[in-house]
Amino acid sequence: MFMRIDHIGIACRDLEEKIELFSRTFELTVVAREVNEEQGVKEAMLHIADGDGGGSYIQLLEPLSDDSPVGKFLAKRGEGVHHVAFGVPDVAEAMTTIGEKGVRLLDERPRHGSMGSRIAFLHPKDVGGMLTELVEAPKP
Ligand code: V0V
Ligand code: CO
Repeated sequence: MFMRIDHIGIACRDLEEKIELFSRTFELTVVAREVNEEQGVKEAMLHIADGDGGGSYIQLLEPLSDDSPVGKFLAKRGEGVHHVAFGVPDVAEAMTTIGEKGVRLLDERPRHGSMGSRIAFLHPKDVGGMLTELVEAPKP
């Protein structure tokens, strides 16, 4: 199964403050900003590089509420790395292949993700404590 790192998601209390920090420290540019009600986040994508199969990014995430996934994470663990997202050519196919290995899928079907992508999450307890996202970039 072809995979690359699409993005690293970082949980933030203040999105604007962390955009300023990451863009200044690593000289990265914000290429997209979105509010995703379904995922309970306000987020920004900072472009790192382009490679085979798509770009790679830092995704900064501010929760829309305390009882959202990122809101709960902040209360429990504080700010920091929240998830790792692998780019795959076909998210539905990757869900089936990985699900058959006994890894719990947190989504029954692909959801809407940043920049027109299709995404699905895997349970962190089945992936060594790493919340894992699968991302299918939109076809050009
Ligand atoms: C929770 N746990 C984590 C974790 N969040 N472990 C590693 N990384 C994380 N981010 C651990 C937690 O410490 C517990 O372990 C255990 O998993 C169960 O967590 P919980 O607190 O009991 O349960 P919840 O209600 O917090 O749910 C956790 C899950 C939830 C992972 C199931 O956050 C979820 O469904 N996440 C998927 C959606 C999501 O994260 N969306 C936001 C990003 P102990 O304490 O029992 O040992 S949206 C996004 O990335 C977008 C839009 C995009 O890329 O385009
Ligand atoms: Co993400």
